[in-house]
Formats: sequence, structure tokens, C-alpha cells
Amino acid sequence: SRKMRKVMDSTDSNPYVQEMNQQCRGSPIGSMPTINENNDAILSQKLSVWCQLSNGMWASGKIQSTSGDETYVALANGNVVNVPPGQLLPANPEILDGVDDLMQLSYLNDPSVLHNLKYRFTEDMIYSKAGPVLIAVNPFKDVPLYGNNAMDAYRQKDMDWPHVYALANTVYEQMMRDGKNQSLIISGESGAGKTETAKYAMKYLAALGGGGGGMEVEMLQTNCLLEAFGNAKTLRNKNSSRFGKLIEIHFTSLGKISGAKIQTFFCEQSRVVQVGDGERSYHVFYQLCSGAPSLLKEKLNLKAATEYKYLNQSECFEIDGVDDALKFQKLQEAFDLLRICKEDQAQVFQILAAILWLGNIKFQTIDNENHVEVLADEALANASKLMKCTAQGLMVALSTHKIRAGSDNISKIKTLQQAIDARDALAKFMYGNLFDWLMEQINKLLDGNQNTWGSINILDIYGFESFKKNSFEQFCINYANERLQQHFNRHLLKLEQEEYEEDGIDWTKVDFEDNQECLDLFEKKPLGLLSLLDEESNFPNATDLTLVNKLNKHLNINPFFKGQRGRAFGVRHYAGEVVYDTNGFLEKNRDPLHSDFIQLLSSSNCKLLQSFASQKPDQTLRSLKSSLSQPGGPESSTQSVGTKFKAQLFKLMHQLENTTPHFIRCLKPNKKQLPGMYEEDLVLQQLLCCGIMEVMRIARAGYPSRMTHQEFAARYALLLPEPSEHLDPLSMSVAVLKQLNVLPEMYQVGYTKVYLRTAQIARLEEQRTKALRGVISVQNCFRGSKA
Ligand code: AD9
Ligand code: MG
Repeated sequence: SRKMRKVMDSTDSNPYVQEMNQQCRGSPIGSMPTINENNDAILSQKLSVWCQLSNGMWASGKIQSTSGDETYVALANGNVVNVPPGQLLPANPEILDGVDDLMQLSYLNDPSVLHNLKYRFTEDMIYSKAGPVLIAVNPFKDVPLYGNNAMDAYRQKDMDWPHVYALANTVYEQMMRDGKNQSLIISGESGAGKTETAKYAMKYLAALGGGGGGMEVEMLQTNCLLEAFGNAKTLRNKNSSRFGKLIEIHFTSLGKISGAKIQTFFCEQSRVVQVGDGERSYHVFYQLCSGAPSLLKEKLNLKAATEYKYLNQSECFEIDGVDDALKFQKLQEAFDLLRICKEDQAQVFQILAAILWLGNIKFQTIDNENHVEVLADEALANASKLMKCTAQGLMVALSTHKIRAGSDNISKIKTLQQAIDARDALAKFMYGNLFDWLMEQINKLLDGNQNTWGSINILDIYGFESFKKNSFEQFCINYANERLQQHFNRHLLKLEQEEYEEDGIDWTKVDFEDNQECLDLFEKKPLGLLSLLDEESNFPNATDLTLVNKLNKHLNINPFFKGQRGRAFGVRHYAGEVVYDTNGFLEKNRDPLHSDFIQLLSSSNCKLLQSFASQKPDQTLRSLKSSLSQPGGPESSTQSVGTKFKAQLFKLMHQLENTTPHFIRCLKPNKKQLPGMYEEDLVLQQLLCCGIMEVMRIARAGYPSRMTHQEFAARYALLLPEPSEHLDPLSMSVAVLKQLNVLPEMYQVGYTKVYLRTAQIARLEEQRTKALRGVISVQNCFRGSKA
């Protein structure tokens, strides 16, 4: 590796690199230069190339001969093929196989990048760098990279391979050095490894900033609880997070953890009542059913998971290699550690069991207009008992609703569909509130804001989703990802280049695809997707079809909107086109706060359920009012789910804008969640859709480190041999750079800042540390001689 690094350091002066860099500038997404007549040198030297075969895959080979347009390439397997010019790309010399940072490749084309990542992946080197971005390829097996030894090695900088520990270390040091809050933004598609990566980052930071009487042990324990209540098995990931989270770790000025705060976003509530084939509901239900000791089981009238409608609709109850009963024990331990008292724990389990029994409640029709009453069976009895309300009260809440007629409130009986929807809405409401309540308890415990000096934020948010059928959940998730992508683009592509230009340094612009227009499609008022959806949600008689018609009418001129047949519509996202099925959009967006439930829950003797009913007093009041004034209409809350989601997202983005961002892109090597399997097209698709290639091109040509002349001078002036107070900061910076013989191509001096190429800051810091040590040892000598 050392030998390689030597070679790589010289890549900047490599004529191929310079040539390629020039060609790369300004080329659009994914289209790297191919070999053409200008690359005579490459052809005549029989160099290594990649050629694209008829199946689209890339194979490596060596050029044998060329004549006119024909190029004959000898493949690694001995075959010689005739490859048209457009399907040839230069390959890197073998010495560069497996470099740490993709930017070190002489040729930065798709097959070379894929090959390098694969090479590393097969050696269990799952982390690589793509310039400023850390790439993590999910190994789907245990890899020996995370032990205490590794942690120490990164901390002491004995190791400089890319790693989430190394990045966490950098982030921590930057926070301590610059006094600025930092963020680690982890993205990638479902199952790519975001949550695991976030956990390793937390573990490292806990070790680094622990021991100060902070909350690091508790902080790490929250993951167990969050995953039990917020994760589920999906087709894409056995342990898929169905919510987004931002973890803020707070530090004192001494770099010790003082506390933490967890914010969660948009927990997928529909999963509580509806589970797709091969998927499961939230882990905690199965853990409770199989792990509750018999006494608790009896108390909760608990049966096996297979007996519950909410769980048995998918016929998937177990996860390979996971022992739910054991997980239940761990969950109880986590509860204890997080100081959630036994009484509260008992209430939590009661509510979970109540939700399961609610799902088993059945209705029978009582007339030929499909009106229903609740079947008074075991399910009703158990649900009401566990909810600590009367069976009668629950029956009324599920089967009737109040409407205003003239000056009277009258009770109307629900139809079968209305009753089912109401039952499910109650279950979701209880679960959603339970989740939020847990968060609140955790945050109360972790709160250590008195001593907070700086923070590191870790964002682990669901990736872009595109399924056969995409609903409101995907709509929100993909909208959030579009925002995050913009943040990524802005920081790594746009702001970077704008800054170069404004500061007057010599720079050739690199183009990239901006996604502002797609965001406008979502956010524009009054003619954006979210506004139109809200408008339609306010019409009591609106249907999926009226919604689609409205969207088509106003948006079909927008190039990012794609009208579809039936009740679907398409959006051209940065990561590809997604077709959304509007079925259920209106209902999910309205998310009515049913006034009847509020009444029911306030009458409960369970303190926790009672608190759910009283938690949002003004909202409840408003919704009560609006439901009473809307004859026959559904109870509506004042703010739609979409609008709330947008507000939350804006708040999140605002918080992130005030930090120095660091990006981790997790990649999924195969769809089967298996070790040792690397599907090139899948990886390529992920690399292309997140703009990694552009980032590398800019980073390679650019200057990743920068400091204002003031900062630079203040930090490094001590390296000058003579006092320099008479100099202005810019001249001082130039003097330092000259003094240390930093090569002219390694930096640029702008009007306000010094810009440095990769690795230069490390060199300067090394010198500074040496110089400081010198000072300290001189002082020590001095002290020693005095003593
Ligand atoms: V989702 O959007 O929440 O559905 P994530 O969070 O991106 O997704 P997750 O971190 O849950 O994916 O990883 C999926 C699985 O991959 C884990 O359950 C592990 O079995 C596996 N994984 C991920 N990262 C690592 C790792 N660094 N080492 C070993 C890993 N296994
Ligand atoms: Mg996750």
C-alpha cells in the first residue's frame, strides 16, 4: 500500500491524468470520454482497455492492433474481439488496482471505478473514498474491521485506510479545531448499510468522547429500542428502518460527550395495520409475542403472533438468524438502562397488545346499506380491557361518528369500510404516539444541554425508493431524498465552484445536473404537487381520480411530471423516474385526528393513552371544531401530513446548513442480501444516480481544504522563522506556504482564502505539531532546570 501511494502521489503530473482531467471537465452525467483518434498514444502503446460487450458488461483486455475504425482487443480469457471505437475505455495500470481513493485512478471511467470497488470488496476492504465522500459497500457478513484495536489505530492515526472510524475521527477533530458543528450525512438505498454505519460512527464517537460522565452508554442503548419499535423486515432489508433519524451528539469544550438528542421523522404507520407479502410489521410485536414471560402473557391475554390479523396477513413471522424471544430480553434490558420505569414498561406492553387485539375486531352489517356494528367477541373484550376503557365506549367509537345537524350533534352509524378505516386509524394513532412518547423519554434522559459546546449530527434517513407500486410513503421519502441530494450537490458541486470563482482562483467549471426544478415540482405554491394534494384533500368528495385529473391539468407541462394512465402519475427524480399510484393518497395526507378517539382515549384509565389524547390540545380542539362544522365530512386536522412533512424537512435542512457536512454513501452490492456477491450493474446504477462521478471530477481538479487567510496565518504563522506581525494575513499565508516549500500546484491563493489540494493540510498539521512539541519540550527543560 505504501508503494502504491508513492506512485499515486505522482498521478497529478501524469500526462494521461492531465489529458483526462481536461476531457472530463464539462462532460454530462455518466458519460466519460471514450478512446478516439486523439488517443493515438494509448492505441499505439497496446495499453490496457475496457471494452463493452454485447451484454453491456465491461471486460478488460489489451489492444492488439488497430486499422481504421477497427480495434482488436485480446481479452483476459484469451479471446480476441473486434470492438467499435465507442465501446472502448482506457483501463488503469495494474499498480493502481485497489487504490484507497478512487480519485487516485489515472482513468476515472465507470468500469475502472466499478473494478476498483470490486477489487477492494473481495478483499473485505469495504470502505473507499471518492474524493470527499466515503463509500461503504455492504459486506453482508461480519468483517474484522471494527474491534477496539481498529478504533485505537484510527485514533492514534496508525492507520489511514478509509473507514467510518477514520471519518468520525476527522469530524471530531474538525469540531474541536474549528469550533463548528459537524454533520455526517449517510445515504444509500434500502439495505445498503446506513443504519449499521451510523451505529459504528456512534460507537467510535462514544469511545472518543466518553468517560466524562456523559450519556454515551445510554446513547448507544437507544439503538436497541429504536430498532425494536421503528424497524421491520421488508423485502429489501431484514432490518429496515421505517423512519428517518437525526442523532445529535453534544460535546463539552473538552471534547467529552455531554448528552444527545434524537429526532425522528415520518415513522411509517401504515405498517402497523398493513403488511406486504414476505414482510413483517415492527419487530417489537413479534418480540413481545415470543419473548414475554408467561405471567406477562397472561396479563395481556397474549397469543402467538400467528393469531393476530395485523401480523398474519403476510404469513411471515420469523427472520433467519434472529431470535425474537432473546431480543425481547434485550429490549427489557434497554428499557431498564434507559430508566423507563417498570410501570411505564407495563403500559407500553399493554398498548402493544391492545393494538394487536384491535386488529382482530370484526364488524357485522346490520342493514342493506352496509352499516355495521362491532362484533362483541374476545377481541373487543381484550382490546378494551387492555386500553382500560369500556367495551361499550370502544364499540361506539369504532362504529359511529358524530356530525352536526342544525344545532344538534347526531350520531351516525359507519359503513363497513368506514369502520375498518377507523379501527386501523386508531391502531396507527396509538402506535405513532407510543413511538413519539418513547422518543421523548429517551431525549429527556439524554439531555445534557447545560454543558454543550459543539455537536456532531448523524443523519440516517431512508434512501430513495422505487417499487412496482409506489404510494404516499414513497412520495414523501423520495421528496426528502431529492432535498438531501440538493444539499449534497450544493455543497460538493455548486458552492465549491462558486467559491473558487468568487475568490478569483484559476478554475474551469464542471457541469452537473441540478435538481431544483424537480424540487419546484413538489414545493411550488399554488401549483406544486404538495399544494395541489392539500387542496384536493380539503374537498370532502375528492377521489383518487379527481386528484390525478387535477395534477394532470396543472402539471403536465412540467418536464419533471409525467402523466400516466389511470390514477397514477410519474415524477422524474434525480435517481430515476418513479410512478406513484394515488390510491389512498388523500386519506393518508389528511390523516384525520378522529375526535371520537380523543374522547375514548381521554376516558381511558391508562395514563399513557390519556396523555396521547391530551397531547395536542389546540390541534384537537381545532379538529373537533372543524369536524363538527363539516356536515357529513371526514374529521380533518388542520395541517396535512404532506405539509407537516415538508415543514419537518425544512427544519432538518436548516439545521444541517449550519454544520460542516461530511457524506457517506452506502452501496448495496446485490439484491439478495448475500455476502461475496457483487453485481456490477446494480452498483453502477447507485453510483450514477447519486452524482459520485461528478463529485470526483470536481474534487480531483479542485482544492478540498481551505482556510481564510486570517485563520491560516493564525494557525501556521508559528512555522515562520521570524516574527511576522508586520505582515497582513494574506502575505503571511504566502510566506508560510513558501517557507514550507508547498509546491505551487498544491495550492491557490484567493482573495480571502488559501485553497489546498488533498493531503496538504495533514502535512501542515504535522509540521505544526512538531513545532509545538519543540516549544513544549523547551519549556519542560526550562521547568526541569528550575526545579
Ligand atoms: V434501510 O433504508 O433502513 O432499509 P439501511 O439502514 O441502509 O437500510 P442496514 O444498515 O440496516 O441498511 O443494513 C442492512 C444489513 O446489512 C444489516 O442488517 C447487516 O446485516 C448488513 N450490514 C450492513 N452494514 C454492514 C457492515 N458494515 N458489516 C456487516 C453489514 N454487515
Ligand atoms: Mg436503516
